[in-house]
Order: sequence, then C-alpha cells, then structure tokens
Amino acid sequence: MDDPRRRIREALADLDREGFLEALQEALNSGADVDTIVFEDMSWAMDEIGRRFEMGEYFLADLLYAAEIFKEAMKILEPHIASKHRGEERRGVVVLGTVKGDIHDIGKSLVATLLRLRGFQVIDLGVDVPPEKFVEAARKHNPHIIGLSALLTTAIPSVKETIAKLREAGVAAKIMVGGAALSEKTAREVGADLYAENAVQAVRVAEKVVERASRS
Ligand code: B12
Repeated sequence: MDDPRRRIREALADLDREGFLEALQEALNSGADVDTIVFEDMSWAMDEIGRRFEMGEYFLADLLYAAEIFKEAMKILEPHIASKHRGEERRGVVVLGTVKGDIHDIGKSLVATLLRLRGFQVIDLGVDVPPEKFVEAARKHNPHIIGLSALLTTAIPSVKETIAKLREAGVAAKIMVGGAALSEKTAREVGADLYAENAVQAVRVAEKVVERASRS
C-alpha cells in the first residue's frame, strides 16, 4: 500500500486530525481513487477505532471525535465523490433511516449521499427512528426501497420489528438493510429483502430494484 493511504489509515485511527487531513490531501493530489479512500481506508480506521474502544484504549469521547473528523473529511471528499458518481436519470424513491435505539449516522448518510448523486430521491428519516415512522413515511412517499441502518447488535430486534410492522401494514417496497451489526445472513434472518455491505453496493442493489420495477 502506498504511503498516503497507509497514513490515512494510521492517522485517523490514532485520531491525529492534522496528519490525517494532510495525508488525505496528498492522496487526492496524487489521484487516488475516492471510493478506495472512503470505503477501504477510512472505513478500516473506523473499525480499528471501534476495536480500540472495545479494548478500553479509547472512550466514548474518542468515538465522537472520530465521527467529527470523518465528517470534516467528507466535506472535502464530497465534490470528488460527486464527480465520480453523479448520474443523470431520475431513478427511484428511497426512504432511509437508522433504526430505533441506534444513533450512528455516518454510514447511513453516506448511503443517502451516493443514492442522491445517482439520481434517487431520498427521504432521510434520521437516527433512532421508531417503526411507526418508517410505516408513515412508506405510506406518504410510496418508495421503491426502504433502507434500514443498524450498527449495534442490540438494535437488531429493532430492525426485525420495523420489517414486521412494514409487512403488516402491507408496504410493497423492497426492504434493504445494512450497517456493521448486519450481514447477508442476519439480513435474511430478520426478514429483509436485500443487504448491502457498503454505500457503493447499496446503490448497485437499488439500481437493480428500480430497473426490474420499470421492466415489469
Ligand atoms: C463513531 C462511532 C460512534 C459515534 C457515532 C457518531 C455518529 N454521528 O454516527 C458515537 C460516539 C455516537 C457512538 C456511540 C455508541 N457506540 Co459506536 N461506534 C462508532 C464507530 C467507531 C464508527 C462507526 C462509523 O461511523 N463507521 C464508518 C461508516 C462509514 O461505516 P458504517 O457505519 O459501517 O456504514 C457503512 C456500511 O455499514 C453500510 N451501511 C450503513 N448503513 C447502511 C444502511 C443501508 C440501508 C445499507 C444498505 C448499508 C448501510 O454502508 C456504509 C458506508 O459504506 C463504530 C465502529 C465500527 N466498527 O463500526 C462504533 C460501534 C458501532 N459503536 C459501538 C458501541 C458499543 C457504541 C455505544 C453503545 C457506546 C456506549 N457505551 O455508549 C454507543 C451507542 C449509541 C447509540 N444508542 O447508538 C460498538 C457496537 C458493538 C456492537 N456489536 O453492538 C462499535 C462496533 C464499536 C465496538 N467495536 O465496540 N459510536
């Protein structure tokens, strides 16, 4: 791995804001791929920060600071992401939110950003969203897809409950789930239709759903 990418990983994981932003700028100047930076390097660092938190080396305040640095970097990266991912057509409608009991929003917001760039209309319900609010939004906006995000394993029952309530209400939208608490396997177990590991994949999956809907 080349040097700026390694420094992006290490400096972000060490919460060295200046070192990280400098490495980020260097990587961009040298033409590094923006998806690799966000979905491999910065995501690796956030996982490492999570590991250090689990080991007792980092505290909650460190996680908050990491989130702040991540969001600051996203402001720099957004124009680069936009020029890489922008699509022309009007695609489909997606209702998105982080489920009840979970307030992590970075990953969910990344999914929203990429979907919007690819021409989707995204209704972002925010974080800690109760099932009833998803049902209400589904009725109001008649989306192609409802996206549920969960990073805490303790929020998995919330995902399951939300899906059950959406089905009970007869919502026709495909339900896509994602976030560090979920996998292909848990997605199936909670009754979701679709799973995506990261925001780029989420867009691919969403595009397929809308393509299929427009063909039938
Ligand atoms: C930053 C952070 C926080 C910040 C969040 C700030 C914010 N504004 O979001 C704060 C400080 C608030 C926080 C709080 C807590 N956190 Co926290 N946090 C993290 C950390 C370090 C990074 C998360 C992140 O932003 N990652 C970067 C983004 C880009 O990645 P991502 O979210 O995974 O999203 C990508 C994919 O998952 C996917 N995706 C995400 N959503 C969706 C949705 C759909 C529909 C799709 C298709 C895809 C998709 O696409 C995204 C982009 O590629 C993680 C570590 C980790 N491994 O995730 C812990 C982590 C999630 N937190 C953890 C814990 C324990 C907590 C707390 C309980 C701590 C405490 N004692 O209070 C609280 C819970 C608060 C709550 N009720 O939600 C644990 C969860 C463990 C578990 N198994 O449940 C983790 C894993 C850390 C750890 N290893 O211990 N946290």
